Amino acid sequence: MTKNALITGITGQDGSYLAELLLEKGYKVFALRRRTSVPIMENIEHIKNEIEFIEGDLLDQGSLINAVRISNPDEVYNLAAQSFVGTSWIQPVLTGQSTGIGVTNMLEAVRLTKPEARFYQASSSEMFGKVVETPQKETTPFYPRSPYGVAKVYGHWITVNYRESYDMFACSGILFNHESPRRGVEFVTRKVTDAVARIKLGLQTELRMGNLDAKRDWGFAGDYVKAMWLMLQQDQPEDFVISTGETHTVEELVEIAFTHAGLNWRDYVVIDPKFVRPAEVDLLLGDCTKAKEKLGWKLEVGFEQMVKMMVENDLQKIQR
Ligand code: NAP
Ligand code: G4F
Repeated sequence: MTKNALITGITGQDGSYLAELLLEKGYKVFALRRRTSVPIMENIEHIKNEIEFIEGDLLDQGSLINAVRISNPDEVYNLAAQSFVGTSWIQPVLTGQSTGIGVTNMLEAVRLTKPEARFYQASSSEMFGKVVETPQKETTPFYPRSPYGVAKVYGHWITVNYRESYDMFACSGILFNHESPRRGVEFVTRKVTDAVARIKLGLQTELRMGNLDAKRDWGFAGDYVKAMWLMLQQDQPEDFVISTGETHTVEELVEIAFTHAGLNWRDYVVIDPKFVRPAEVDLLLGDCTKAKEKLGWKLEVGFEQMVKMMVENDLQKIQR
């Protein structure tokens, strides 16, 4: 029988890859989309006719209940959030409302309307923040370092709480950074690959950056959405860390991207205090042994391969 899925955050990076995956698997895909003055469709242009869109916003409880009623979902993937860490210091209240309370709004909509639906919450390695152990795994305590991280900790625990209070099938996926050609241009990977392409094509002369020493565990988004789906196919709802098990500095990212385009990064990168954060997450490195063993999840695209893919994509896109 055809399964119904409801995705929030469809226009973002992960929403687009997850929708592709679910359509391939034969799901009927419904998506919550908020009203914008012009449609944001870049990531889903190629599949938009296969998706049923429902207007709504994580901040509007009634619209979420309506979305669950219309979609009658077997699975709900809550990917919507104010997801840019930098912006969370500029709009801390909005970030708390959408990235934190928005999770409760979505859980309540499911509990009241279709409590047997399986629920995925997009939690984040940002919750580990100023890490208290390395590598970070499911049992590592949280120490968030940004309003975004704090909101995600709330979203994580409210998901666990609904599982324990109402016996709902609710899982929290603690995903480390994952990137792709569909990443927003303010995130560091895409900011770098977009700039490399522009510099190579003579459209930009320098790249202004913040902290090059920060270390991240970067994977490919296309691999990570498979883990989201796998979590909802298990017999029991549980939380899982998803990561590559490798960490790289921002400087390594910059070097790989510029070198791939035949450029020396030191000729173009300028450190600008504007991009240095009030509180930094210095090191993220995940241990996803549990996901490998219980979900059978595996990584297909490595860090260097992904960075090169993103540079190639930006070169082609800008040339077009
Ligand atoms: P993204 O590209 O920034 O997409 C965010 C999505 O949320 C967009 O579709 C956006 O819609 C939507 N949205 C924002 N506020 C909303 C609201 N109030 N109501 C309804 N929709 C709203 O994020 P992503 O990289 O795909 O990440 C997906 C989720 O995973 C997020 O929750 C993020 O925090 C989390 N996460 C991401 C990573 C990562 O490395 N990518 C790692 C861990 C966790 P508009 O297009 O209308 O703005
Ligand atoms: O790419 P970023 O903005 O990602 P960040 O802060 O790690 O958050 C991303 O991953 C989280 C998972 O851990 C997600 F939950 C979250 O939604 C988001 O997807 O920054 C990565 C690193 C930071 O240490 C930042 O300080 O790059 C450093 N950086 C240095 N210069 C910069 C820049 N980041 C940005 N965005 N822009 C810069 O110029």
